[in-house]
Amino acid sequence: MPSGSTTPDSEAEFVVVANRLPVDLEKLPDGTERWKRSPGGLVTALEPMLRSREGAWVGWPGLADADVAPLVEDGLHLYPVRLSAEEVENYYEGFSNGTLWPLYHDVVAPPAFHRHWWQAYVRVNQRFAQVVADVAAEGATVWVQDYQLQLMPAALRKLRPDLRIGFFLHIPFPPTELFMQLPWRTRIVEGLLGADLVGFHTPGGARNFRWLATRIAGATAGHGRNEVVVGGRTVKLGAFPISIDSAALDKLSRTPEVLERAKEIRSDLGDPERVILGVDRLDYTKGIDVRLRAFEELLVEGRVSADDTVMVQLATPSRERVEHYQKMRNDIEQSVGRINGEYARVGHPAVHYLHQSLPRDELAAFFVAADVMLVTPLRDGMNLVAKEYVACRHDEGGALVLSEFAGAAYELKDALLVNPHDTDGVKNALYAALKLAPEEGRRRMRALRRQVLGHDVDRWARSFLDALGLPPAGSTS
Ligand code: GDG
Repeated sequence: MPSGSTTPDSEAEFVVVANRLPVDLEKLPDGTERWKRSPGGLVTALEPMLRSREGAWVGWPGLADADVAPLVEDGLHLYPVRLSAEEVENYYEGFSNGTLWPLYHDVVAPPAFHRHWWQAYVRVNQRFAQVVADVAAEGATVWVQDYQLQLMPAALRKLRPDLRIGFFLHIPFPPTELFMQLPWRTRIVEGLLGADLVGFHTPGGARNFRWLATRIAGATAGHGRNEVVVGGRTVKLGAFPISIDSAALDKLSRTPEVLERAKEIRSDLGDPERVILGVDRLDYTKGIDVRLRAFEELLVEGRVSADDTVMVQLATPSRERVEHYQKMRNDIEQSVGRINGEYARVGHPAVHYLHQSLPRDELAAFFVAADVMLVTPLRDGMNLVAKEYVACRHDEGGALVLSEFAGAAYELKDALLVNPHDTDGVKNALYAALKLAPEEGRRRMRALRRQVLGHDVDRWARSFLDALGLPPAGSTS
């Protein structure tokens, strides 16, 4: 077992369950193992709550076949769930990322339906439920996260009817016609209905789910639009748009180090007049190809010149063993090569492309350095990058071009909203953003910042848990 950890000794009153633990187990070349913090937004959001309640986190440590005992790491009580290599392939890469991910993102890539993937998904969800059932105290609150664990609420309720169970979906819940393609559609809906509260980013997701619950899973309408009744139990449904730790990012972006680094980045880029930025996990839903095409066409048409305008695309490596991802990476890298082949000069690329994961403060410096942020997913549950860009623009500078198909578009109305399927529309919005009058830009950014700074991730978690009926820590009820 990796060093620096002790075993948690008590049952937990509050349990978070996610596919991954907030730390990754890493195997070093010398064969030893160590824990590495994964700096996800979810950890930031839930950490204070977990600490104040001595809560537990149940999840996979990120390595196949790793037998890891429960541990306390940096004050968090962690309960690892073991996955075999076969399960990583079938439950995680297969059913989660080869079936559900594309299906829930409007089938922008064709989902594959394989019975052995589904069987692994059922088995793993059951195992997660068993681990939670063993860990949770009598009457505890359990918060299940995301599409990898949709069968868990019902599985857990069967084992532990005393628990209060919430579920939150981080990706879009698809239109009902698309969901109906899934051979195991009823089982998924029944799985989710095991929760007391099912949360989505947008009201549309909740509506789609409600329709399915009543049509294919035997639920009946509840008192309000935001609930259904099944097996005599009321299941609440609702929209809870996730956010970021806005204040922390605002503060980080004001530090002398980040401001200095932002200047350095611009100078390294050749001090162009305009810097366009994209930041994404390298995923086919994110529409990286859409923005490359828009930029390329502006160059071809001569409306923009690579002499004074450059694009930077930061693409974090992701799901590299899943087939669609390999093809998409090739396509994107080919486009970058083609654009630079035509429009770069020696030492001055038109598109700077980094297939790397960068430290948080470096990312903040890129946000500060960018005049235009391009967020063009074909479909996205929320998209935190859009909010992070806004949080970093304390100078009220910069312009955000945002896809209407990102959950974030419901809140960030003062962005330049685009339909990512409309290349001319994206192109014109990008051009407008490059030419935006400073006063108009400041007006938009001020409004965006009011939204993002006023609705942070803490508020998100609080509102979900309030709806679930979890009293604040320290209260006696
Ligand atoms: C899912 C849903 C929903 C990216 N590159 C680097 C880096 N990042 C960080 C970003 C941001 C996060 O990763 C990505 O979050 P997104 O929301 O943009 O997208 P998904 O990963 O697809 O997340 C999404 C989200 O869940 C939450 O519910 O919004 O719709 O798909 O925080 O900053 N971070 C660092 N280096 C990088 O290179 N440090």
